[in-house]
Amino acid sequence: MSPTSDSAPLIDGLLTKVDDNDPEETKEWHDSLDALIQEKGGPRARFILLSMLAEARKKNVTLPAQTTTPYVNTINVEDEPYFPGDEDIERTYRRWLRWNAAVMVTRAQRPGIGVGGHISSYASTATMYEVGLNHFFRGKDHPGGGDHVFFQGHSSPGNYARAFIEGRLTEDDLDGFRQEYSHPAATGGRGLPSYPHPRRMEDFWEYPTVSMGLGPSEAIYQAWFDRYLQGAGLKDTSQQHTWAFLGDGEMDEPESRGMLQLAASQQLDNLTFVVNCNLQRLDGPVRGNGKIVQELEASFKGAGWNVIKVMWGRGWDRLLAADKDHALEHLMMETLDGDYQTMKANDGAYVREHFFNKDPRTAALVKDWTDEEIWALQRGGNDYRKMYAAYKAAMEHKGQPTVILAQTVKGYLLGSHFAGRNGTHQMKKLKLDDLKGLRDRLHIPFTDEQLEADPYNPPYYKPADDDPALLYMLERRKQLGGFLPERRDVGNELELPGDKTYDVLKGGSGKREVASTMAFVQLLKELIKDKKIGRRFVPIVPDESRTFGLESLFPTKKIFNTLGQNYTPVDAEMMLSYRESTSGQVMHTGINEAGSASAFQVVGTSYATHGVPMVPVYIFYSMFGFQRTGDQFWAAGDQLARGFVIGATAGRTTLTGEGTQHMDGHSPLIAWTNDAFVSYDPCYAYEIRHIVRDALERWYGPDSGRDRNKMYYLTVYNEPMVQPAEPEGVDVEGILKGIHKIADAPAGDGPEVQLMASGVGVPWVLEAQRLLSEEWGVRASVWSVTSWSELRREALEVEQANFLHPEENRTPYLADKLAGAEGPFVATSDYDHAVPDLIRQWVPGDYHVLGADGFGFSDTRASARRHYLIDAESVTVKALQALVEQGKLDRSVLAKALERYDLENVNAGTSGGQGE
Ligand SMILES: Cc1ncc(C[n+]2csc(CCOP(=O)(O)OP(=O)(O)O)c2C)c(N)n1
Ligand SMILES: [Mg+2]
Repeated sequence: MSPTSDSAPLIDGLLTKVDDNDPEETKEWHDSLDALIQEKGGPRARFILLSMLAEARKKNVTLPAQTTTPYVNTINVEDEPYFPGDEDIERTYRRWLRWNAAVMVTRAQRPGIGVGGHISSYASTATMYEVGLNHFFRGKDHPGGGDHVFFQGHSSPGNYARAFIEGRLTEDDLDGFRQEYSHPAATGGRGLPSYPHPRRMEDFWEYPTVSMGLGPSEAIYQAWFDRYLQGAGLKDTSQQHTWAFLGDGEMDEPESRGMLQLAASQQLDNLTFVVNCNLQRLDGPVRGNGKIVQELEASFKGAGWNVIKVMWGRGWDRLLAADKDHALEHLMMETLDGDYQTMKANDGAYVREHFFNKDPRTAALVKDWTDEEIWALQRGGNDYRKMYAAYKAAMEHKGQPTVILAQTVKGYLLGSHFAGRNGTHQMKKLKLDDLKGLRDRLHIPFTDEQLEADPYNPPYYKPADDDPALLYMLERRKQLGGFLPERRDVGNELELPGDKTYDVLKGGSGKREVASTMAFVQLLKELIKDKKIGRRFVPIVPDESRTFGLESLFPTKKIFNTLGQNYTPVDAEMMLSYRESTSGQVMHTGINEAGSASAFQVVGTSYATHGVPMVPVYIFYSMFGFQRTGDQFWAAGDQLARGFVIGATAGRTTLTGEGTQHMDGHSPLIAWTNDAFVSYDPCYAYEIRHIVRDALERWYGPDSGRDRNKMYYLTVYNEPMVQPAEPEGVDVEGILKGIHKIADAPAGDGPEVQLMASGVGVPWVLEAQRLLSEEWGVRASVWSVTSWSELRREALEVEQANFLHPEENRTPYLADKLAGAEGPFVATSDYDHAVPDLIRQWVPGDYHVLGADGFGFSDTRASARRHYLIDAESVTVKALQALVEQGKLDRSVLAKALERYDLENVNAGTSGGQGE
């Protein structure tokens, strides 16, 4: 063995290299191996070696973990458990579901509708869903609490078909598939969303899974969070299990595999992934030239998971038992996925010819079999009992999460136009012949005439109310705690703290300079101290606690870890020691924004999934927020999450010296595109105070009629500034709606201008106000715009209302607010022009916007702000220009101003303190 070939991972800490102290003996072993290969062939040698390894392990000769095992079922036939159900009855109604799912999608293609859908994915996964739904998955009424089941997004027709048989949906509802608005209006039924979208079907779907990769990562965090709740003493989740159904193609997504190690290191045995290895994705084979199951096995094992492979149905058992020299096992291993797919798109004769006949020994195994018998051999994931055995083993496994890799056929039972075809994913309807074939295979009691009557609308199958199979099916769900999927909107109220808690941000910072990030963190700490709801806050940090001043939570509130802390932290003697605990409050995800966003989603939906309202506070570098994990935030919006998303170190010029990858000048724009976000760019601590209180009241206070299901995005900065005390009678409504006046124009008779800014830009316009007054005799009023986007949203709503009800002729809040203000208006911020431009059409007068567009760079704050022309002097000159354009000032002031402020000189900027 060459020294470099011994590269097995050292997962369980075992030594993989040992010096050879008896080379002669080693050679003898090698020679006997050669002899074995020569005499009995490779497969036999392989078998002997594997069984030797197994023997060695049994005898405590520890060896590194093997990352792959043969291409056969992990669970031996003799180890399969007793199956407690009635397989025939369960097959009977599984057939109804298969039929109705395919019919629903076909009918959605009827003339005039043609909205599409997927047929083949549910066909390949139906068995796997049904084993779970009949024997494992617990509903919300189960005394142990419900399970969290992540159904595969585009297999939704199967869930709808089941709900129809269960009596939860009507035939008319099914006909509303993918016609969410048009169908109810037309028929009084219910339009069904294409995929699992809780926001679109609040009482049904729980987990939005259709954006591939997000489901697996969320599922891992769900299982972890269940342990968190247990550790916090907030809920007994010990009986709850998380199941995630994933596609083998989906496992290519980095998010699908990128969090596996967390599940293993945190020993999440409350988590099972079921990967449907139908060997196909949308366009074609997942690994035509390889073996996806083997690849995933190695990947999951390498990450520390328990792996159960369900490769072959029961028909293969006797062939494998007769496979004395392992020729069949060898052939199974050697056959490529692309060939397996092709076989299932053909017939028994093809399988005999291109599979069994490859080796005389395997050909002999089936020589007495008919082609039909060969064709009837199933893949493991399509075999009910094999899947039952796998689920049971997964539930019994302790100390590790489990993945079940189940081999199936895409388009299973749908006939030769569907099964295994490359185009099968996209096929949206069954033609008459396909329908007849499916009816026969599924034994659905429809005549040819019934199917021919209207081929665009083949009939749904609905059993009689007292059909024994139906009663059995309903009883199973009753025993398991109710139907699934189901979402309940339950934990909507918390006893919120009184004013005092928020007062920390009321009095200002005196002479001290405090950045808005620190102000926010100060309030968060107060909230965490609150006796009633303190434990509901979950700070989530991707390794930036120290950056944002959260490290003081380490010793007191601790970092959550299911293993606790089994080492002595290096700073054990210090006040701010790094402390981990099974009851820790902080969720630390490592350097993992994608994981943090998943954690946020899970915590922010706990009110519904657990009935336990929790408040996630996810703090991150704003640049690594929306643009990096925007899709997860979208999924969180879909799942009706609530919580704080804090884009700290925001601004294109504020994070001094950090450069383009860190300088965020656009996250409010991306946040704006997600309708589930209310986004604020506050400047002062006292503004933050009102925003945070308002959010908490909206989510968990008494019902105010407002939509509770909003997330709050706050951009906060790291630039220290003196925080003014909250003015008496401050305009709270203005702060919350997006704009309030913070300084009146000085008295006098000079021309007037309105200056607007948000966030860190507010001090620049206050300085501009001074310059304009003292140096140019111009009187400026100053507005703090806490939310450009909320102002826009409200204005658009008003416009929409006026569109349909012109007689009402309402005025947007912004236009009302600025009605008496004498323009022109000049706005600045530490963001792209497009941010203040969000409100352009409702500003009642000439509106001039400054902005920091494009890539950031490393420099001092003052120079960067001058470069972008967004600083105090730039605002001043812009205001003068605006007044010149209106004829209120003489044009000669412009040359003077440009020269006085040396506007093109980046070294002449003064807006911004030294780096912090
Ligand atoms: C992020 C993302 N990219 C692409 C898609 C489009 N898409 C939907 S299903 C699918 C193929 C899925 O294949 P697989 O995961 O193997 O599932 P199967 O249908 O085979 O069970 C693709 C590419 C998506 N839904 N999400
Ligand atoms: Mg697939």
